[in-house]
Amino acid sequence: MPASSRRTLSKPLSSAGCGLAAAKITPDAKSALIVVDVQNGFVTGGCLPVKGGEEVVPVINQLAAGFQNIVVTQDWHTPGHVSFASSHQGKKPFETTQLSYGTQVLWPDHCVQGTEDASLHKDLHLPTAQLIIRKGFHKEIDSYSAFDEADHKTSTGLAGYLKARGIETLYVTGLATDFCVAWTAMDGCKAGFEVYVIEDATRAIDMNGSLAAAWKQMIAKGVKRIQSGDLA
Ligand code: VGL
Ligand code: ZN
Repeated sequence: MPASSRRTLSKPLSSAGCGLAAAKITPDAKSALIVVDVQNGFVTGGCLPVKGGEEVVPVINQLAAGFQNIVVTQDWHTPGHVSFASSHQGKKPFETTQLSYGTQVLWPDHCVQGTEDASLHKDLHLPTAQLIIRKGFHKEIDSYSAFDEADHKTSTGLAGYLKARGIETLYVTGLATDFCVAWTAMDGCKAGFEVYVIEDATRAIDMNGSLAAAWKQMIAKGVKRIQSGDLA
């Protein structure tokens, strides 16, 4: 049999009519959309603005229609939180300090519990979201990850919740790609979930090459990098 006719025995052409089109990913009942920290504090006008942060809102709103399970997170700090530069004498925002659990980047005061800065972006429209998980509420421990706080000991309870609900696959979106999104995605892998980060549904802080470093670490830990257009 000539090679040209044998080819028809393998994969059928996609219904899009183009043989090169990749198959779309369809989230199912065991999938959850994780929407990380889409709060006023991380968009234009916030206390710790991420460039273009608000641009993720329409992308996430549209993605949400395809998910049966949605979890939202909020950075939720005490006044005088250990991650604030203002809590450390002589320190300025974006400098680092050594804490008992390791190196901590020091931030402007942001997302203080109950403030407008900590509220979710007003245009985020996720009426079917089932859980809001707040993190970073222990005064002496930061938490970029929605799973484990920065001491790598204290759990937020999110893995237990997702497992109890039979969730196996996570699609992570939100702010910021190189901090809370990356740590959430990597800890999700560590906790045994299959994890995708939807790149165009995130924006980064990107200080001192942190975005490139975060992608390198995420890929090394098994996180899959996709675009919103890859989902059905
Ligand atoms: C975040 C820095 C400090 C984030 C939170 O949501 O990525 N970054 N707190
Ligand atoms: Zn924070």
